[in-house]
Amino acid sequence: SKKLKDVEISFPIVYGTIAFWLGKKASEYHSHKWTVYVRGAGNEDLSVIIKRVVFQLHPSFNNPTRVVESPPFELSESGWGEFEIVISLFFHSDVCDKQLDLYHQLKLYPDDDSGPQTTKKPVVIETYDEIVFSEPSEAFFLRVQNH
Ligand code: SLL
Repeated sequence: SKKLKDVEISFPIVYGTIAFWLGKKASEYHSHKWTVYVRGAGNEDLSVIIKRVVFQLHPSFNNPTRVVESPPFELSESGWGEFEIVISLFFHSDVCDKQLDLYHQLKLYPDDDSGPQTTKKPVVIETYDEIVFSEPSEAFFLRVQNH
């Protein structure tokens, strides 16, 4: 559909991980439970723009390429080590043809100065970002206006 030349649509997002130590339930290869997520910064519904999120995990996981097709765009796992997660956003066809890759370092262990690890206090690392679509299609523009 028609492109709107002087228009920009901006979506504030947050992506990151929250990790809990399993304490007494920790085993050698499953010491932590963690969740990686991407969401609207004000909890806006990202399915307006996103059709699929692919989380690329470390090859030590079974089926390390994880696909999430509907919100919440998140994935929970358990493991023992920290690594970089690639979060690929795929947009609806009238939004953007290109995928957007985000890189996030999973953190399981708290910094030395934040006290001992407990099962109650998770380690949270979040990044705020803004996805900007310039010259949006008219169809996309009308869809977000009504949201
Ligand atoms: C390291 N760079 O060598 C890191 C890699 C990989 C962590 C950490 C797998 C869990 C499972 C898991 O936690 N991998 O087998 O289900 O320290």
